[in-house]
Amino acid sequence: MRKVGILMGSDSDLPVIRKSTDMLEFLEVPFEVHVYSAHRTPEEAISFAKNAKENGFGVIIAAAGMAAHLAGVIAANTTLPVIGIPCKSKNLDGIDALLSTVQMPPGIPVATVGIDGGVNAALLSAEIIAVSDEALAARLMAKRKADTENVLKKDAEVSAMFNK
Ligand code: RP5
Repeated sequence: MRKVGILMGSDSDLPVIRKSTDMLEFLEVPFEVHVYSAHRTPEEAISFAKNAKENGFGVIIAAAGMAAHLAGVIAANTTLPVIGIPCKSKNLDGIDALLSTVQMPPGIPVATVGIDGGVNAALLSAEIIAVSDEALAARLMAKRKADTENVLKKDAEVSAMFNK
């Protein structure tokens, strides 16, 4: 199975990345994690992107906050799908990173998830890998079913509280 590359602009983004790694571990999807910054270590970030396909990656998640250029720089240097996670920071609550990540020019796409959306980034990356992996597709389906059953259970509990 191809790996998911997980990049973050700073180790201060780790709490968001943990959500992704936890979900990928649950889904039994292999991954590799690095701190590469578009601004502080641009050469390492670009080198990772350029070599990612031949190094066995199938998709890359890039998380960054503030002027979040990491996902865009990675996408500019590979044709692997890139998923951007805008991370919340204290001054602008993540709106800065959201706009920096989502507003890519035509030709260099970044699939942007919500602010601090580590879970959805992991699920989306797994769905991309699952296009050519039926066993993983089945694990994703099983998770969807369990999530649905959980919501139906909550509906039954809330209905019992209010709908006499
Ligand atoms: C971004 O700047 C990082 O992704 C992080 O979210 C933010 C702040 O970085 P630190 O100052 O915490 O290293 O590049």
